[in-house]
Amino acid sequence: MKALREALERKALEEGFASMRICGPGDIPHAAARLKDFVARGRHGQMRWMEERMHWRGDPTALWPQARSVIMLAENYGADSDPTETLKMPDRGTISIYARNRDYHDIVKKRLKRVGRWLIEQAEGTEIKVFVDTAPVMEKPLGQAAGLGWQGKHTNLVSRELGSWFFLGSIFTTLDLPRDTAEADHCGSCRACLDVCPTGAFPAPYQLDARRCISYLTIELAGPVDEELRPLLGNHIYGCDDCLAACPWNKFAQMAQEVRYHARPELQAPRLADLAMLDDAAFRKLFSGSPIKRSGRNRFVRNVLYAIGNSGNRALADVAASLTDDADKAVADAARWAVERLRDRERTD
Ligand code: B12
Ligand code: SF4
Ligand code: SF4
Repeated sequence: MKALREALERKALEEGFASMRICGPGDIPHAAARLKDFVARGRHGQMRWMEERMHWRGDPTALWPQARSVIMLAENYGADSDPTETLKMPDRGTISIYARNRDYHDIVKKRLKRVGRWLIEQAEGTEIKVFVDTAPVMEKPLGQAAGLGWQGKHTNLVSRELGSWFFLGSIFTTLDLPRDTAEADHCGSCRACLDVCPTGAFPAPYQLDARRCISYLTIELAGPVDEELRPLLGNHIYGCDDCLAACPWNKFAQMAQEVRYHARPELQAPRLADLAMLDDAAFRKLFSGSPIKRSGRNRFVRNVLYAIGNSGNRALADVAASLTDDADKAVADAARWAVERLRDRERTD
């Protein structure tokens, strides 16, 4: 089994994964109670799918009782530029690093399947299931149990080799493979990620209230964002990297080898004025193959309008004004809010 494990790791790296570690399906005993607490406090907001199949999500042994090992894989998407660069450009939008090119779900899933197929060829009778992001699997605690990294105070996995910029995927298998050691916490007294969060989304270190997180507000939340939170969004229009980018462990981060994660030039610092004018067809064309396509034109333009409201740039008031009668209620509301906010600014100048 040791030789197979080594060959498996070589295969995973050859396929493009940055790192591979293995744990057992019973290695995250605290996860279920913490998930339950998160949901009981309502911290998942509108993500109702987190309430469903909780017994599977919290406990991999319940998800697939035949599984003997969980192979955890890290996919590096390290940025080719400073992720916070555009935050100081009020007439531009900031798109999270992971969403500036192709959708990682497709890329990682294919890689996982290739590695999984290889494993089946090596050990006849082996069964596998591959997961990335959308299944009821708690990938971060599993990643820590396997030793890929530790859950930092911002709750994401941090690695001493990769910093914060990596996705997670898993291969569950009926094979009993040698296990790795869990990674220890290396946050120490640092609290950079907690202090940088624009919306105060961390009720305590290692805990996130998704309802205040910009990533949730810009990607997951349907309908209008609370007025109190809108000014705090700044020019984030899809996701947020602020807590990840603040982490000192990123000095070890490397640029992604996978060119499909490198930012498309037109998404590096896109003009809010152009994005606000996207209709459904133009939105689909611009974001074909991108994770942004999932959120749809209305939610995206809603975010762009909040950013316009926050821009302090009166020249953008006309752009917002042209959308105050938009067929989508949240877009029309965001447009009116933006016009109002830019006018208020004019009055106080
Ligand atoms: C729901 C979800 C979100 C939600 C909620 C995030 C959250 N922290 O729960 C929202 C939409 C906000 C979100 C945002 C982002 N996400 Co997300 N998300 C998920 C998803 C689907 C489930 C996460 C989950 O189970 N949450 C429930 C909570 C309860 O679990 P938890 O965060 O692990 O909670 C732990 C801590 O709270 C801790 N804890 C609780 N109390 C205590 C007390 C003490 C003392 C201690 C020590 C610990 C502790 O224990 C819990 C269990 O381990 C995963 C994919 C997956 N299937 O796992 C991706 C995932 C976590 N997301 C990912 C990414 C990249 C992001 C973003 C960076 C995207 C972006 N740029 O906008 C942001 C980061 C925001 C942040 N700081 O977390 C990656 C993270 C990769 C990594 N290196 O860790 C994942 C793994 C997707 C993937 N396949 O790569 N996400
Ligand atoms: S992603 Fe942004 S809003 Fe969410 S917790 Fe991190 S810094 Fe705060
Ligand atoms: S910024 Fe500091 S506290 Fe936050 S995850 Fe990184 S090391 Fe931990």
